[in-house]
Amino acid sequence: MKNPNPDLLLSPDERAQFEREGYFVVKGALDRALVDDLVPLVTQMDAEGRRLNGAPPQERMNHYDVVGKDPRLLELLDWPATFHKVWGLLGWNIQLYHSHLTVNPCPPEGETLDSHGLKLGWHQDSGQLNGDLETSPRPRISLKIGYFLSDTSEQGRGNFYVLPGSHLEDAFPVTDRKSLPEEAVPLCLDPGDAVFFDRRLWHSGSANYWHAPRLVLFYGYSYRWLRPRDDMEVGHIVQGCEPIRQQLLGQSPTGGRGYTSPTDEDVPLKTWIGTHHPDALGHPQ
Ligand SMILES: O=C(O)CCC(=O)C(=O)O
Repeated sequence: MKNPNPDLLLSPDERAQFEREGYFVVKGALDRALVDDLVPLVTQMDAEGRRLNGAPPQERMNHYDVVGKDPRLLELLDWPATFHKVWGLLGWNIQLYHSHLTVNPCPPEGETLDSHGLKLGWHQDSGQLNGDLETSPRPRISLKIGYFLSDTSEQGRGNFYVLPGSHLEDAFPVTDRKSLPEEAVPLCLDPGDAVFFDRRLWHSGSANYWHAPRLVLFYGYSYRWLRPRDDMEVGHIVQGCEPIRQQLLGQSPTGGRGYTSPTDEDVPLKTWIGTHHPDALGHPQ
């Protein structure tokens, strides 16, 4: 991994917004040529996934564990415009724990935002973890990046909704998780923009009423001691990857113990950060 242009590191403003509001946006994280390359790829993946699952063409669909499905999707694992901000927030003991493509197809004929509404579903990420942890607020543990490949620059296009600052709230502020709280914000993003969000942030997808499918790739990073949320079918690529990618894909050269008490061999990202950005290494354990 190359040492990046300093502009690509986590900025103080991004850190402050992430701490305060639980999210921030990186404009133009993917350039237009890459977006244009990824759109046909994910469109094809979606068609194939629907065919295999017998899913209707107009249903919102998640396709999980995408990172090993194409070399272009592997490239996003340590994408320079975003990855340096991931370790800036979480440190070196990290892995990819989850990746998915989410597709909100074009609406059925005659369905509009006015007639059918936003179809919100507010949640925090990570399921049972939220029930098992007893502290308040619960710990961060992971974050996700959403790479927007389609245009959601106006409302009604399958915008990602967030409740700023709610990452420090264990409970959703209103009883109905399908309702629209006053403080909710729809993110209006261009193709190539990326949103970073804390897994605790109350967030929701929404219905798409635009003439093009809404396409987003989500990459979730966590500490290495968390079990991955995906099957992580990456055995066919992992040996060909350089050591930091191997770490991110879940390798632990010293075995099970290396996930909870990592040696330098288990976490080459630590050595890389120590060499290039020693101030970011954090406290020794
Ligand atoms: O599709 C969306 O906009 C929301 C995705 C989401 O809620 C998630 O990845 O946890």
